[in-house]
Amino acid sequence: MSKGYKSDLNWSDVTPRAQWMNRRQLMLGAGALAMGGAIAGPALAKLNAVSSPYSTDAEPNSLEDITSYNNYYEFGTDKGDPARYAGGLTTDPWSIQIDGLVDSPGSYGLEDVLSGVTLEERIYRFRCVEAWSMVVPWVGFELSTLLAKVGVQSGAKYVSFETLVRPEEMPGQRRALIDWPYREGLRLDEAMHPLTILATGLYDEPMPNQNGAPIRLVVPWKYGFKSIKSIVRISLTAEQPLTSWNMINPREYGFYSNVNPEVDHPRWSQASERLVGGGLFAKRQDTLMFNGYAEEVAGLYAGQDLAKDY
Ligand SMILES: Nc1nc2c(c(=O)[nH]1)N[C@H]1C(S)=C(S)[C@@H](COP(=O)(O)O)O[C@H]1N2
Ligand SMILES: [Mo]
Repeated sequence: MSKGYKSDLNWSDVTPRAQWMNRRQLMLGAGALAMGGAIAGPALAKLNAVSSPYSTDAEPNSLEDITSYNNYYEFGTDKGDPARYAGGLTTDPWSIQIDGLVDSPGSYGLEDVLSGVTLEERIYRFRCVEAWSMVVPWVGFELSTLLAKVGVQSGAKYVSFETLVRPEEMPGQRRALIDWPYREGLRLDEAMHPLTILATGLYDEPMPNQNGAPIRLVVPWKYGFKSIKSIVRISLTAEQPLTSWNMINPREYGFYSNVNPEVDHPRWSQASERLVGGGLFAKRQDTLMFNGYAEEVAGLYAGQDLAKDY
């Protein structure tokens, strides 16, 4: 059963699914061979990944599209900067500080975060704030799994996230473009929703650095900037946390940032989006409420005015 974005759209300009399946089957075969030897470590993308019930039927974009057109301001503001510069980021060892209103606060190595976790392949339509969209076969696991492991205390209402600060390896951080670290946040019920994942890979690859290695958030019903990359801190809080784009421009970017074709960005319409991968002939399509996941998430916002809570 597939949920989320249904396949009644014209995805002819992205990688044919058959091609991707072949590649995956190949990799699974190769994986079996390699198991006894070289392949180890927490960054394993998907040798043990199972398909998620939340995967869409939509055709994923090519690895090339997904890894060459990125937003990751720690490496610069050009869409090509992350691919150009993120290779220099050291992602092993990696640890995440988990603190605030949790039973077991501490600094957790990525191995600890991933131990006992079943990786799932979740093919989500991913929509960025500047109105382009891609379909990405993420490999990850529900954020709620990790939150359950550390024990969320009853006063917690929000989850906040921070990205690494390391200007020596992140050239964009040598400028005060953002008040580093990059920050994001979710309401606790959003964070616990099964569509909200921590991703450690895509296709058969460990997470490429430009996409947020070694571990990043993916919240498919929100604009791309909520999906914070290269996470080093997760805090459970009683108060709504600060978020980077809201700090930069509160009129343009609210805390919720749900994909909503009815609420325009002050400087552009958000009613349609450009499909990445079409080159000169890139298609546009109408944007769907909650990026196509309304059935799953609309209930989280019952009674809220989404023009006000943007
Ligand atoms: N740390 C960090 N995370 C970030 C960003 C960033 O600049 N820094 N950009 C965001 C934005 S605006 C988008 S659209 C997505 C892009 O994710 P992708 O490159 O994997 O497509 O990452 C989000 N996460
Ligand atoms: Mo974005």
